[in-house]
Amino acid sequence: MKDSAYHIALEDKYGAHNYHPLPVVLERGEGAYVWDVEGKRYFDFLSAYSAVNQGHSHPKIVEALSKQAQKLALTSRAFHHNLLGEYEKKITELFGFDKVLPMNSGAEAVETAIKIARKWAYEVKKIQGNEAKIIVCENNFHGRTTTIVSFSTDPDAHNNYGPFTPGFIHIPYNDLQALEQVLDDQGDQIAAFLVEPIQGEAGVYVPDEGYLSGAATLCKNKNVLFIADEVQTGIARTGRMIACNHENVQPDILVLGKALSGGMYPVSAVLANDEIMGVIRPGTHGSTFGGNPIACAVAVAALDVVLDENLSERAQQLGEIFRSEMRKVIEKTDLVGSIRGKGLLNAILINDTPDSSTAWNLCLKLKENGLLAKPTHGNIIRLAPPLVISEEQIHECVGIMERSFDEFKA
Ligand code: IF1
Repeated sequence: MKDSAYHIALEDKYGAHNYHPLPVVLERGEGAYVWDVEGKRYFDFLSAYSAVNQGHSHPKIVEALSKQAQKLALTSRAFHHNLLGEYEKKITELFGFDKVLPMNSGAEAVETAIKIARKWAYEVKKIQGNEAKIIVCENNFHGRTTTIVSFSTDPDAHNNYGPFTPGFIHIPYNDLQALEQVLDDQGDQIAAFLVEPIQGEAGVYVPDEGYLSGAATLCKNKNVLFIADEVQTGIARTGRMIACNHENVQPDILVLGKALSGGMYPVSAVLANDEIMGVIRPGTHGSTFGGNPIACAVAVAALDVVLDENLSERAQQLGEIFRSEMRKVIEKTDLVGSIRGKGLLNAILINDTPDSSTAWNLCLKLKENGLLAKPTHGNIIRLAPPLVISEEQIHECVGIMERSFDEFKA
């Protein structure tokens, strides 16, 4: 019998131990549900870190993937193919930019945004000496490449990966004064400010109202590019197409990934207007799979699902219901301190120290009761179901949380 233990043992023996997964082995997903190899059904409250906003194996996205795969999977960009231009037109019009540069993973898109910002700094802003700086926030998460972890403040992500890429200035998140100070002191040498509209890995840290618009204004005044990393917060997750929309902020560079494909295929994108994207000329950047036919077909279908099923509005409305219902439950337990989030990107703060195993053990209890979630940074549990979850299922999941809090013994 190839049960969960069988699969976990194989991974332990033959796979690098770069994750510590919850002890569950999944084999099927549909909508907000996943099933393990023993046939047990769970609500998925991680959505593959907000990549599966459209629900597991959405039929329209599966169809787009399988049809295109049987027709033309990969040409490379050495030649044109018939889907790229139409996809580029769709995504640039949808998000309001002149151009898009298609990539694959979120980290690749962030790296691409960093390269574009630096090239713009030298060729357009005329910063001298190959020393352009980029401002980043403490507790950031932007991916796992060497340059990106160079400016990570998370020791696990950063340590022993040196020598590190220079040129990054750290400021506290959600602190406009700190940003203004750096821009006043060094603005002439700064290419960009790279920021997550909500810090996901840091524990769904939602900044104060006005932070994003204030930061964008400060950057504009100093001719510094505002780069929004919406890999996790984008594509309807927080109740708008991108989280910047909550404050009517149009970033200079927009980075998308994850749910851009509905979790069906690695698809990421960097969007900008011509005066910025114009620094990219043939031979200055590329990727074997970037903008491939399957990626285009899948992304078009995934975006259509978001629009046709009003997933932004759903996330906004269901998120408000979820937080208000959860606050009633939290009031009745000492286990959980609070809930925070926007749309259907939320997290609960467990009343224990970050190095305690309480959050982990609570996730094991939630798993027992049919809901999968995972702690981020010790005592915070992210709660992010697919946006196709129904209101009735939201209420059912609040019930599972309440029951799990009651049954939980630390
Ligand atoms: C892991 C969480 C972490 C991201 C933002 C870029 C990327 C991510 C805002 C890179 C990826 C994933 C990666 C995964 C866990 C998860 C994650 F916040 F979503 F939970 F790590 F912080 N920008 N986030 O969130 O995209 O290259 O992965 O496609 O690495 O452990 P990617």
